[in-house]
Amino acid sequence: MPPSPIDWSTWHGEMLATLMFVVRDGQVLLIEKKRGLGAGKINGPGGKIELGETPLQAAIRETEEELCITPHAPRKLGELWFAMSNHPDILCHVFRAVTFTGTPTETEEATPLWAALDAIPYQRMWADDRHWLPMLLSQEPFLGRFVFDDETMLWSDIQPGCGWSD
Ligand code: 6U4
Repeated sequence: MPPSPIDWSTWHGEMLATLMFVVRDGQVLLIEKKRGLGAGKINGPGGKIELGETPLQAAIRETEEELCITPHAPRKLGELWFAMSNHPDILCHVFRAVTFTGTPTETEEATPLWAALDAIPYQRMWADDRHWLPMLLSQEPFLGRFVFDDETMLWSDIQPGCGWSD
């Protein structure tokens, strides 16, 4: 990978967002996203953090809104820093949970999809996901930094994380 085109020491996320991955019985609960950034791709539920919300509160709310389930005791395992060409830069907090209440249900925003841990549909996901999702699934904290031109990943770096607090 060439040197970063971004000076990460002065970078800040213009938009704060979340992703949530529920892992149960050898499967992870994903969504096919119907609208917004990455519509048509497969991802975890998530979205923008609203004013006054903590990342944890936002991650739970977005999962409730998109899939009609409430994840229990999610643990933050990573941060993703996305420098984007055609969208405000995003700092995304990534959570993992193992239990939830409710039944995953299709909504206007998302269609639920359980994927076996050894058959994650990376070819239908953002290009960065294959670099950090395995760490999340094996509960290794991470910091991922990525530079995108539209949907093309130009640069990436993943570091072990530091034991994030929520
Ligand atoms: P709300 O708040 O419901 O409007 P949404 O429209 O989903 O949220 P949006 O479209 O601004 O939010 O996109 C933010 C979401 O997209 C976050 O959940 C993070 C996710 N996302 C953006 N770039 C990503 C990337 N390169 N890899 C990835 N997720 C990404 O895995």
